[in-house]
Amino acid sequence: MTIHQNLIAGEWVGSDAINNINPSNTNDVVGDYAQASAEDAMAAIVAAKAAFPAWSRSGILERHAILRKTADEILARKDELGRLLSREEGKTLAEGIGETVRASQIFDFFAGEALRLSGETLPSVRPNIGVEISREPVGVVGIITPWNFPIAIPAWKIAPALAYGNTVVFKPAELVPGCAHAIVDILHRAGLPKGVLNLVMGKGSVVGQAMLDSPDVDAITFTGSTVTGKRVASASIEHNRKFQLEMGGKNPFVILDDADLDIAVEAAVNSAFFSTGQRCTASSRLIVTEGIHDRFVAAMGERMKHLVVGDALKADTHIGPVVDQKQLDQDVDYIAIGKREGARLAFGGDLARRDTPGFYLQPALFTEATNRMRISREEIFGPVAAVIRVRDYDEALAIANDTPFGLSSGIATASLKHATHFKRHAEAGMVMVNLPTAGVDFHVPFGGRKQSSYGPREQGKYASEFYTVVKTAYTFG
Ligand code: UN1
Repeated sequence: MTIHQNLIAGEWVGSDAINNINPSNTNDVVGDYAQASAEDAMAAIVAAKAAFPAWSRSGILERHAILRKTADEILARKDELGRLLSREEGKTLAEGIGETVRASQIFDFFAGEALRLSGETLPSVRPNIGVEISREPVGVVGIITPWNFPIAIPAWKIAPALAYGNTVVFKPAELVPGCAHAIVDILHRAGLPKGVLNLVMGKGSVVGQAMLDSPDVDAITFTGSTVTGKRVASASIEHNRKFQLEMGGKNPFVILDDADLDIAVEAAVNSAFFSTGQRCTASSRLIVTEGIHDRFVAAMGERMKHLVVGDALKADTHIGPVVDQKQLDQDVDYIAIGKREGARLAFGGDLARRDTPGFYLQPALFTEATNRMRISREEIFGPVAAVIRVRDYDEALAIANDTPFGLSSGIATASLKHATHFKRHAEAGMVMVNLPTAGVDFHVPFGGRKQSSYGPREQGKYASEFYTVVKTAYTFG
């Protein structure tokens, strides 16, 4: 099999490779992908640093054209890339293709942003002096991405980094090198000068660590686990480096007595189980007021009967496999923990067998859970959710906010009063009314509060806050 190599200083390099395995069928090898060493990572950083002066001063039309071309190619190849995504990550083909389209839209958006760079001019408080405020690129940006959005998250970090004139060292998650390699290949062929974008696939402990340790990485943007995020933070403080973290969630979805039951059930099923629950925006706490509780639980059970768990590439599959054995073990452990803690496993939660060996788990719904249980406090990152019964809206809001995390917070209600109050008082970066907690637009800010996030928002025009630094210039005369 040919080896998909790393891109360092404009050259495809690397011979030491690992298999990329399909979680729907562990006999299926998606491809062989090179593993970068610490030296490779260092070479990539040197290349990115060398490429920075010219790229940071490159014309905005050149950046626009490269990002546009990338958006067009991704869109033209959406079926093929979406299939690759689903094959290596395990989300359904519809989700894989949808995410690929989203990646194209993100490149398209930031192609436009490159043309919309702007600043401010204003008078000084002193006579005959003018002040200009401009945004400049930060330098070498290290990009570390998770496995659960193999193309969208790389896109929403790489596109703004390049649009605003930074150079990049990109380390994708080990489980999903395929999409990462594909978009770097597209950007490279779209005409990026050598060294502007470097791909270093490999282990976090080797490649990621080399990036954290380098004084020449000026900024790091990271999406992944809270534990690794803290490591990125402390290593970055050491170097006085700019950093941005997107980490866990334990997102609440509140269902009030006056909710439209169909909307509530659809949004809850989507939030909790789509993409196999492997989204930091997923909801695993369904907080339900007592007047609708029993009807909601019954309707969820009915809806869950029709959820088909299976091979991600099969057309009738609703829920693909869990990403790997380690994640599956974690999900199964949490199901056992929930039972031990006294929650009632009302539906699902069994391992499922299919024609091919894969990590199949029937979505699990607990009832009679409390917000103190570990299944309500810790991020499981799988298709496991718990219903917490509450008296009224006030208790629902208090429980929704009683969590160390603060990414996304949802409510199903027909009441304008409660929806308005919830939007104001939910302690989260994103609030969803009569919508799933997951599934966000690409042109507006994304990010959370409390332990979920650190630093400026991602996506939309707010991305410039991370990928640029502000300069204030004074001129006399
Ligand atoms: C979405 O819900 O559409 O890792 C995006 C995650 C998030 C992305 C969620 N960073 O799940």
